[in-house]
Amino acid sequence: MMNKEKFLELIIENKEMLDMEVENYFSPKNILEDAMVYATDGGKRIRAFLYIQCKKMFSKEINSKDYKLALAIEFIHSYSLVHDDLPAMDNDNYRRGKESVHKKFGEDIGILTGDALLNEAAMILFNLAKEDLSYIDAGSYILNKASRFGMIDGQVLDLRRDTTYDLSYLLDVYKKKTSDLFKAACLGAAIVTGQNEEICKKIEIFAENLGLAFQIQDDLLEDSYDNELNILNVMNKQDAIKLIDEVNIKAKNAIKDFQNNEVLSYLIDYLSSRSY
Ligand code: GRG
Repeated sequence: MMNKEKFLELIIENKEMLDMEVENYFSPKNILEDAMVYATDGGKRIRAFLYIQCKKMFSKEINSKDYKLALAIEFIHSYSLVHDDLPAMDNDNYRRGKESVHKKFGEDIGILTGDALLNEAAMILFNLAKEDLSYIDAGSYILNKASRFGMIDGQVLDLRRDTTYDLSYLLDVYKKKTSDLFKAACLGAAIVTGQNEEICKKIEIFAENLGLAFQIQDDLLEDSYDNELNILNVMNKQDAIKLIDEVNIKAKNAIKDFQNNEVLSYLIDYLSSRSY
């Protein structure tokens, strides 16, 4: 039986596995590779955790290919953070408790590091597909969710928003900017294991709502949110907490009929109670 202690052990184990996967992946020989290592170091590895745990839920079996796919998703995530921190976007000097990539290596290398990580993720996905045909559709789905139809569109809608916006606009942006990469991880596992349409739809609803709760919680953890897209610009903190509870219920309901859903259930509560 799963309990909170076992769940927390799984989170730590997943982070250690992914950190090791990243460490083994690179043997940096130039400034670009140094920056790629720096950019992919740290992070909670939540999206990797989601892929691995969904794959376990659907098939019980995890292999080295799964860690490669999880790594590709974390590379896409890291690239988005590197580019988001650039002066032309959010202009952040710090990320993951250290200087952001462009601050440490220069803006030119920052741009190229993001590009190279996205490229690397695509190479990993292609190589997996070459090895095992069941990874073809998953790779295509993951890249689509990161694309102009998903995460990048979310970033455009965030950058080009009006000074005032309503809840519906904010949630649309969050669904693309944050939930779509959560969908990439969860549906990636559903597709690799050949789940039917009904199950894919349910896990998609789970991922969408988990991403929303995660992003709203992220907003509540921000020190300042003036001129930012933040839930606290459209409602007060108490209502935002209520909204997190509501989307969490939707996420829980979506997976309630799945066997072995305990880890994902714990994850819902864990992500909304996090303090970093
Ligand atoms: C395509 C450039 C580009 C950006 C896409 C993802 C994104 C949009 C921007 C990054 C900034 C941001 C606040 C995104 C929302 C998602 C989010 C809360 C990211 C941080 O994720 P964590 O907390 O990060 O999982 P760690 O460091 O733990 O990996």
